[in-house]
Amino acid sequence: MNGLHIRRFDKVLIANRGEIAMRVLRACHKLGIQTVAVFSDADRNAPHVRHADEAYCIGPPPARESYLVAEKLFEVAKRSGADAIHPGYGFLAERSAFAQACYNEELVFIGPPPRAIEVMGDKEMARAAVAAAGVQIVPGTAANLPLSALQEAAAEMGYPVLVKAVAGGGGKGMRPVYRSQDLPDAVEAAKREALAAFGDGSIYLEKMITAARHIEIQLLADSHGKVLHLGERECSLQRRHQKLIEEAPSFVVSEALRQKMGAVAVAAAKAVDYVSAGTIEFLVDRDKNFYFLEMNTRLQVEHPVTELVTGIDIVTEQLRIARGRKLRFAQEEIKVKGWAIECRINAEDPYDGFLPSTGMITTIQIPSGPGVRVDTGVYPGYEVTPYYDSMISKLICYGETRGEAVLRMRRALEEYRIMGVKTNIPFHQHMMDSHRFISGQFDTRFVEERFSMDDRDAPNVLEAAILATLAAHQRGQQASQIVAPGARDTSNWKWYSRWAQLRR
Ligand code: MV4
Repeated sequence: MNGLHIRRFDKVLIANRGEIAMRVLRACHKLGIQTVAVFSDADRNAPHVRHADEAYCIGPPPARESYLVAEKLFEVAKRSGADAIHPGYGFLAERSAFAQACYNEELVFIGPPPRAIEVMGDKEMARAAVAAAGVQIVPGTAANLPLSALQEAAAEMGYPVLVKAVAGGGGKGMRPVYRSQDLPDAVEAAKREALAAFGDGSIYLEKMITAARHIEIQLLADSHGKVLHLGERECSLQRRHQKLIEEAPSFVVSEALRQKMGAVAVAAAKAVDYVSAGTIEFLVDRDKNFYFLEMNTRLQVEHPVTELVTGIDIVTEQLRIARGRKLRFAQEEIKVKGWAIECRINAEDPYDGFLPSTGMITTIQIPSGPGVRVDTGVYPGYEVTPYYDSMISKLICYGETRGEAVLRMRRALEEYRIMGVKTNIPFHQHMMDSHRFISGQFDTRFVEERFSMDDRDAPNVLEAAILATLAAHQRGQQASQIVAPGARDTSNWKWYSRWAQLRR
């Protein structure tokens, strides 16, 4: 067997907390599946505890002593009669040993087979597997080469290069090298870091792709060999490898490119006999060349933007797939309609280097209305602590066009009130007021290198950018082509009156 039970189950243990535990609960309840929550001492009053059919305490606040302890979860499964486990994201979601342990315990793991997690979790194995399936990978070396071979390879690829940890992921254990004389130190430092972080000091080199966008393809794979793609998500707006804003579709992806990237992503998943929901990350350069980066073998934080533009409930599909059901639609039936943007609302201060802010949330007023979805696990009285990550909620806005999604996002951010901790809402408001965001002119360096909370774009520039975006979509153009010429020259804004007329 492949280490994965695929069969009917009636009671799901949700091995997670916060908004994602709520999200999984809702999908289970929709399908009439019983739910079991687990919680640490810090989460006694959390909504996932109240909304589940049963809930069990699994220990003190540190995840190491609660949410990460497989034996405690298995004990709760036994006591409650749960016959399946959904890991959410983070915690145990991408530990192949945990998926295998579920199998050994006769539990359905609602996720991919352990072997797929293992291969995709090792960069060298992942690159070899997908390359063999014809997927374009970033030029790079094998792992564990001697320094002399690395120096030779780097010279041949050309600088800059990236030293990457074989066991790393999501940017952890990655070091840029711009000059040959810096390579030896970078390699040594990366090895030390990787050993400390992952217990595996293996590293390799990749050519650095500069000024690229981070675009990922959402996949669903059933246990009958059918793999479908649900289009892309644009995830370039991040800071220190923490995504801040995601959207679907991407500004730079045409329908032709979407189908091309989708087909490549499907091939990558098939290369490891993937089952369940998963995501292939690509780097897309200015010439629209795209390169496989890694696969996330889990449900992702940003899955809602894809749900809104495809109309497909990804968590429901995960549950159906784990039950052995077939995907009910064909690739041609999956259409991307409209536009969705997600802002991650974090307890951190954008005016002070995104310093984490802890304390009690005294008041929270959540926006709603047309095209607004909020996924959250917090409540008045919730304590933001260093034990868990700082995301308070996800604010997701949908519109017929990107412009409409932006306008709804602005309105919703304005309605949002959170008191007791500092949040990054001002950052998002600032981004929704920046003509570079509105016109889609950004890549992975934007937040860290080009964005400042102190800059303000003139209101008429913004209005023009929004109108241009709306107009561009009506005409199938890229708004950046319209907004870019003289965008900052407000005195000579000859487009402005033309687009302003479109509004009437
Ligand atoms: C890269 C890259 C440029 N060239 N690899 C960061 C997260 C991890 N998934 C891989 N990452 C990158 N790999 C090559 N060969 C640039 C990044 C990168 C990045 C990728 C996606 C989103 C944000 C990023 C921010 C900095 C660097």
